Amino acid sequence: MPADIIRLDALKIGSGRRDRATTGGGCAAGGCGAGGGPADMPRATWEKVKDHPCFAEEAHHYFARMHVAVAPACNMQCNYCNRRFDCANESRPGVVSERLTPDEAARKVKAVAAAVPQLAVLGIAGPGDGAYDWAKTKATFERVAAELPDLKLCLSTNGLALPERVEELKAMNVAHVTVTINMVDPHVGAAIHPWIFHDHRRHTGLEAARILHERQMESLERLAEADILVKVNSVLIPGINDDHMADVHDAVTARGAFLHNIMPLIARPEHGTAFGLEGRHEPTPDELQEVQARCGGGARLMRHCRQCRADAVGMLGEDRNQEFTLDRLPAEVADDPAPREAYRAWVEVERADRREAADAARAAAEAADPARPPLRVAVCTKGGGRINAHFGKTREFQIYDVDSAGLRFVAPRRLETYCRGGRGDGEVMAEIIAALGDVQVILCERIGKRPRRELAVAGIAAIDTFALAYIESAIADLYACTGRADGTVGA
Ligand code: CLF
Ligand code: SF4
Repeated sequence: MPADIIRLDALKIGSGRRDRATTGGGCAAGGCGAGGGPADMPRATWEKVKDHPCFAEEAHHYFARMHVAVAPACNMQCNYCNRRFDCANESRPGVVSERLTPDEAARKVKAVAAAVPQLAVLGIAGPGDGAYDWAKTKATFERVAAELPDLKLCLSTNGLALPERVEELKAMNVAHVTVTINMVDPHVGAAIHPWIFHDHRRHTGLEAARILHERQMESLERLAEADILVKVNSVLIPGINDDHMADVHDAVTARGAFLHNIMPLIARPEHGTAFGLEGRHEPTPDELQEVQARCGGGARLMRHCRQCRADAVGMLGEDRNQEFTLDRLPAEVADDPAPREAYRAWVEVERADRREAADAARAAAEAADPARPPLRVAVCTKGGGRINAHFGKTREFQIYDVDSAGLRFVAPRRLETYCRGGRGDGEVMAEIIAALGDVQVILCERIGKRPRRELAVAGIAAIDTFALAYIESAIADLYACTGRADGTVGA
């Protein structure tokens, strides 16, 4: 197994209160402004999202999802997609998934469930469109619902074929659906989707975009009527829909979307997509945040999306799919739900403790002197909401902002690991420093002397004294104890 896989022991299961004391305890413990909790939504909604790593930001610290690529046919063309690769509506382009039959998919789900007690959700997210390639989608969901009824079922679709499937989805107890909606103005849509296949024929240009828009809006309305929780994914395409995204946000919010996930366009020439070949600009993190800031009024914004593969397995940001390729699956797998039940019981206790700490941290940050400069922090974590990863082995830094307005999760940043075969890689360090140029502090479980020195020279303080603490508590403690009027920090 690769070393970066999250195991239960890596989550440092134990008393959160004891571990929190390792923050030093002098400054108030802390909270997170990112994502909603049970206090922010009706109880029934919280029950639906609390174990779903995409629909609740908090849940992604604890729960895993997996995708099965069972529905490869698609009914439209998106200019950011090359269907030799996966469906870029939900998963990043440029990766090819292993296509499975519904029977193979059910066997794979059981094998993953046996090895990953954090598994909570089975998603179908391309390649192709699961609502259009319906027979395979339905067969897969039915098999998994019968054999592993505790898993949540999740569908991602472009929405074109969705309206007629909503009743069946509800009957199958599919409680989470994602619809990718990039426009609410067909003139914008025509620049993104050159053709669709609908009602037994192909439509192009403005007519195609108009039909797509009407079907997507109808999908949202029917899903809301069926009480199915909806996330809308929108691909942010500079020069095409960036100025239009706030209108998309308002329209999907008005139709009951619970969550809006604005995903940066991925457009590389080597992927062979229309946008990649024409050299369309990929949004920078700042550009994405600027658009998100203009969409603050309606549905919650998802900021922790990893644009994962259509055959992704594991916690968000993890790729364990190579452990579960068809050739590695046992012929028969018996499901034992007991480890998953035990894990979920532990999470209930742990997350309550963490939430208490997070609320205190938020209050502490908000009580800070408004003149205190804001702080941007990069966190090394393997999950569980704790600072529990070694700097050199961190593949994904979690970025947080803290100021007197509170404490907020900003985004994940994925990079190469600094440590390779026991040695630090200088080129990777240069990339890390460039990518974290706006960060003042890195919080990690451990870090070597050399990388600490190199980061310090670049103006980034690497701090490991908060090892194993809750992320929010540590950031609030740091902010309270080390913020200085000149904006510098230090351990
Ligand atoms: Fe998969 Fe999508 Fe369901 Fe999540 S992913 S079908 S809602 S279980 Fe999640 Fe991955 Fe982002 Fe998708 S991080 S790409 S939002
Ligand atoms: Fe590609 Fe998905 Fe768009 Fe179909 S819906 S063209 S598979 S991105």
